[in-house]
Amino acid sequence: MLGTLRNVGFLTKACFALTVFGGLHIILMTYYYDSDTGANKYTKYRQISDFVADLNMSVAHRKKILKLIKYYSNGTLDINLNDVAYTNKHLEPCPETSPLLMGPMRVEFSDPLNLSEVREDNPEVNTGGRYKPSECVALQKVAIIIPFRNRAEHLKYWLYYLHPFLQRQQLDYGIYIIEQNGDNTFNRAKLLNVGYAEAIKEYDYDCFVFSDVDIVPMDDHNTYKCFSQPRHLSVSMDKFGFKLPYKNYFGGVSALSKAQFRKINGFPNNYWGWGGEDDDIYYRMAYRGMSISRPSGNVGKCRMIRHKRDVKNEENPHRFRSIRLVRRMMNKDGINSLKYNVIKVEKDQLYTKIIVDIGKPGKLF
Ligand code: BGN
Repeated sequence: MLGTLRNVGFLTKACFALTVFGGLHIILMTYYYDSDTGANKYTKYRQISDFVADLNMSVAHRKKILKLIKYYSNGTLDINLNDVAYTNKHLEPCPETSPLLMGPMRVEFSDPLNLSEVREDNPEVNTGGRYKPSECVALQKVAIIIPFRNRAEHLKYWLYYLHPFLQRQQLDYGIYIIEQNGDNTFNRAKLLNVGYAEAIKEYDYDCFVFSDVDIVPMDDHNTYKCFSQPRHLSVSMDKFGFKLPYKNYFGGVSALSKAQFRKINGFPNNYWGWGGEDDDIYYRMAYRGMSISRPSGNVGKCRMIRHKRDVKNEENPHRFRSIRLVRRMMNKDGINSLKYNVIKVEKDQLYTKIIVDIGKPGKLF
């Protein structure tokens, strides 16, 4: 038939094309509108979502309204509470400095905490520890990555203090707890690489905050976001008498944009046990011409939860040698050589926990 069409004039071809497309259109329309699945249902869903999005209310309230609509529609409207509650076409970008900041906060780790209360205290945080402000469009999409093993108590305090803190900073954020499976020696930097790799699969994050589970900031002017240079956030820790232990210290809590992280090929995968990996990261940045940006010592105050050295996180005896080889190793070892197996993903309201097998110390040099 196509062969025949080649020999006929333009008008005939146009008529043929019109008939084919017209037919298809009729078939699709009949299917969607008659069955009330597809387009018709989608239109209703959009109308409702746009209406609710325009309401000048908090996300929690909008969600409640949608829940009711969903309930009374007897399931005929397939409303996704999260999508719809967030849809708001008329939002302005958030201001450079959030008006919600409160300044210095009291941080202590004495009263035991209950996670269900933390969940109730943060009703606007969604499954996976995800939040975005309902009043404006966040300036950055931030994945917070926490390397983890056997620190459930510390995690509770971290979540208790950090969720309200991050919401006051008007960030679009998600919390990723990366738990090392098994009991091989701990590897902080490799877990951080895994966090980066997993977070970007889930959302278009443009900034990554890497935080130890036992460090809580004391002033919300210390914004957990990225800057034009890699950011060191835990600049005055109580453990070091509220000062930097040394000028190039980059441990504790730090933030790198996607571009900064990629420029240094991510973090090293071969530091098993305590120490040195943060200095390796510092040298990677320095060798790529970057410098550290920091908040003032006052704004950068933070507390560390006191604890004994973990088992299977003994000092890494190879770290002195590894540090000397950074320039040579950084191109070979990093996000480009990262290998791991995800064992389990757990979605809590307050966090996404990813349990991973990252192997064990192998050939080092
Ligand atoms: C340093 C460690 C860091 C650690 C800080 C603070 C090393 C490397 C030696 C070549 N660096 O001494 O990893 O964060 O102390 O405790 O051990």
